[in-house]
Amino acid sequence: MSLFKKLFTALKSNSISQKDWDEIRAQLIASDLGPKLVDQLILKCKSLKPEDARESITEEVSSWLSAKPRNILNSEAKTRTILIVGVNGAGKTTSAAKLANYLKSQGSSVLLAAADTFRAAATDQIRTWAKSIDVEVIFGEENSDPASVAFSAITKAKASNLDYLVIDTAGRLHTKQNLMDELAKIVRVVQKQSTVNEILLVVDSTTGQNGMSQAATFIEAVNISGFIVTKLDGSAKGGIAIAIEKATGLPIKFVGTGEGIDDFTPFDQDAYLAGLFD
Ligand SMILES: Nc1nc2c(ncn2[C@@H]2O[C@H](COP(=O)(O)OP(=O)(O)O)[C@@H](O)[C@H]2O)c(=O)[nH]1
Ligand SMILES: [Mg+2]
Repeated sequence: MSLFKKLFTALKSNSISQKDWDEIRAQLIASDLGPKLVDQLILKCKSLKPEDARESITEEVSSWLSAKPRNILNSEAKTRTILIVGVNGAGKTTSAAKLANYLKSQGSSVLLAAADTFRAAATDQIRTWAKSIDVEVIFGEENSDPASVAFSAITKAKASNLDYLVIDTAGRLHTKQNLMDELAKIVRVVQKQSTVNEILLVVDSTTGQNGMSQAATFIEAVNISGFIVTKLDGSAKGGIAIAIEKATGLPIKFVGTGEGIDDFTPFDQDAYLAGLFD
């Protein structure tokens, strides 16, 4: 990511010109850190001794990140249910498949649910993924009630004593209220039988500050527990990760770094912080 490379290199030299500061500011703004955090950071940097820079910046940025756990939350229920939500095109279906694959690779048993019944193509997409990773998927007819797919899926997951149920959802319905009501209904249906351990909001890192306002909408409607940030491959937009955690206090749990099934990892806070400078 090297977000702070320019800043860090400049701080090591003894004099930083106004032009240097302008360039540093432009780079940080371009990373989608957000103007407020950029100015806060630059103000702090101006008072730093070069030898303290890395540690101080790391400390400051750490304090902006969420202190909440980044692992998947546990509960009494044997089957841990994870709901994947977000706007159209953010990467929900891809991330649901990647997450299922990741959990399976950790030795867990997983069931997928295709609760985006709004478009037939969405069901086809997740079925194709499921087949390639050899994970079973519960799906319904086009335009059937997504909550009924969720109902069948949690029933099946419980009966088979599975470790995880990952539910993919629609990103667009006739209205936003419609979508939010539908998500709430899926949550209720699962909760009648079990627990919803996580509601992960998928945020496309390339949508920048727009991703932030999407986050606010979803957080208002359902109990978001964390984020999956997608499309961090080849992007200079890594600042969005910091901005989104600072704004919401919620943790990024996973990141997507490509279109392939393995382009997906748990968010590693220490590696992320170290990567900002290198
Ligand atoms: N480069 C890249 N593309 C991604 C990533 N995650 C998803 N995509 C692509 O984004 C597009 C939309 O993904 P999809 O999962 O269908 O989004 P959904 O509408 O939220 O379900 C697809 O072309 C995916 O291949 C990622 O981490 N990196
Ligand atoms: Mg989808």
